[in-house]
Amino acid sequence: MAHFKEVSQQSGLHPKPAGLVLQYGTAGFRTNANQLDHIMFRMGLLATLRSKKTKATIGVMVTASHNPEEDNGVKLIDPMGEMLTSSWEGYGTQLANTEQEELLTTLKDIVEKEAIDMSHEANVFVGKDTRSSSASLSQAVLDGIKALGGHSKDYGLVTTPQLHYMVCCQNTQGKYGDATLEGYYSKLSQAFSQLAKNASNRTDDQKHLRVDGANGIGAIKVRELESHLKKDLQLSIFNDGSRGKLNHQCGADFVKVQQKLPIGIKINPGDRCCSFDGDADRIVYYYTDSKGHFHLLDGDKIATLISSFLKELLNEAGLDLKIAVVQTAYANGSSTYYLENTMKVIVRCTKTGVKHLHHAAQEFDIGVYFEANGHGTVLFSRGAEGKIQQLAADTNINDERKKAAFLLQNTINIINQTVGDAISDMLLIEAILAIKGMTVQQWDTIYSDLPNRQLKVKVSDRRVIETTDAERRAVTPAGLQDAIDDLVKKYKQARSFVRPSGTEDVVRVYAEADTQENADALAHEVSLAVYGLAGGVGDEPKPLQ
Ligand code: 16G
Ligand code: MG
Repeated sequence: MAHFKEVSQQSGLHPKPAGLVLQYGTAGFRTNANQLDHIMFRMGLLATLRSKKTKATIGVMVTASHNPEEDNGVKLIDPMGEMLTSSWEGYGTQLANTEQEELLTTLKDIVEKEAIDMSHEANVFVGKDTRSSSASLSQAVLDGIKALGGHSKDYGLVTTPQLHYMVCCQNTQGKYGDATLEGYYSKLSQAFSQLAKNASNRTDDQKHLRVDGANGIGAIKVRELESHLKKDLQLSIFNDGSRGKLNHQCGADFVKVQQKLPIGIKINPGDRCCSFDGDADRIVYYYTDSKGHFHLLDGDKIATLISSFLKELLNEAGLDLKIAVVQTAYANGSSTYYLENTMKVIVRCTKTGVKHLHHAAQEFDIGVYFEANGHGTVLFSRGAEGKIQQLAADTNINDERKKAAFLLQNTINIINQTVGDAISDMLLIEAILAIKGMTVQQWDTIYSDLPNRQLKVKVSDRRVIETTDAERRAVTPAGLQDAIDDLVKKYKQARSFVRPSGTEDVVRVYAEADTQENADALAHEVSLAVYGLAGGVGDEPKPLQ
């Protein structure tokens, strides 16, 4: 096969450092950028095979999200804009780790196993974030695609969710939208301005939002969006990449983990702010009060705001659709309690990682999913969309139902259903707050978060910890779960779990309790149990100050 010869020649230009082993993890490959050139070339090959197999366009995004600037990474996007199916992640790992001389054999094995018709055309969309390493690494992806005879379209600088969107648009022949940035901005901004028409008498202050762009791609793209928004929303963009370093003391991950303001943002008490992460697929909101205290509105608060808005609209529209909220074990206990007992919506808990939440959300008419860290979106089943469109087109219904149907229709259009999208989520949240005439403080008081703490413990092999029940209970090592259960019993409103990280070589510990002191103490005690029972290395965990 001519193409295999080409691969053989070209792969020599992207050699694999002998012995280097990397894994296609929760969100693709992610590590120091200087170890990734061969991975990129090979992911270009894999995407081409995946495209031939699915007979559809596949996406490849070069980014390391919220990781430091020195890192980079790559993830593949499947035909409907969702993450690469898990059955192919193994091929990613195989291709990444096969030594140079075995590359063709590994490639041919995949072709054979998947019965891929190599004569079929392949189409791959490629995007990258603003890291200095992204340009040459995305070129390596393009080289891989070309070597296997695939066609590529290089979108250049885009957010991760924008590339997911393009792939979905392409494979739905434009039904989801135009596969261009212009198409993306106009679909979202038109939906926003339709929704904003239903907000009454907003002052300039209420229309004003401060955005921390994490010095990344999100800052550039939200500025491009701005010109489409007219006067409906006024943005002040901080950490726009003109000076500071990517994700350094800023961005959604920093704000969520540190529970404090990002560097370089100027705010007055009560001002509404949000932060994106480095590839703009996460968003968190926050404000400071008159005493200068910081208040975070994370993915759980966002899910609550969105799902209560949707539930009200469904009631007003008289539509009987099943709505559910999907969370992970990290969801604050107060949010779960509020959703189940006050709002009375179905709540599901899945393992950490977007693909798990996404799949669970697909089981409902309307599935709202958010990780506490701010990654999330809303999925509407085809049936639900159909019923909403039908109602919106019905001329024989009263004004209240008509208005609710119109709002639901535009809500569908403002949402990027392929994956969590900071820009799209931001527009939806802004529209909901505007329609409800709600301040960020009023949104914050829907429920109060239980104090919580997250810690990391280093162990010699984090795989000794196996979990069950959506990561809420540890099955191994023996005795660990019993120890956690005993510790939790000592505190009020307490909950704790441990899980091996999918992105870092650590075990993560989460604890919540009635007070911050108790949450801190419980997290520390559980860390000690992990250290003692799961092969802790280095110094024993110290109590928090
Ligand atoms: C990845 C996941 C994110 C998850 C995080 C957990 C995607 C696109 N991203 O960033 O959803 O919250 O990993 O990291 O799936 P951890 O396993 O290190 O705690
Ligand atoms: Mg991200």
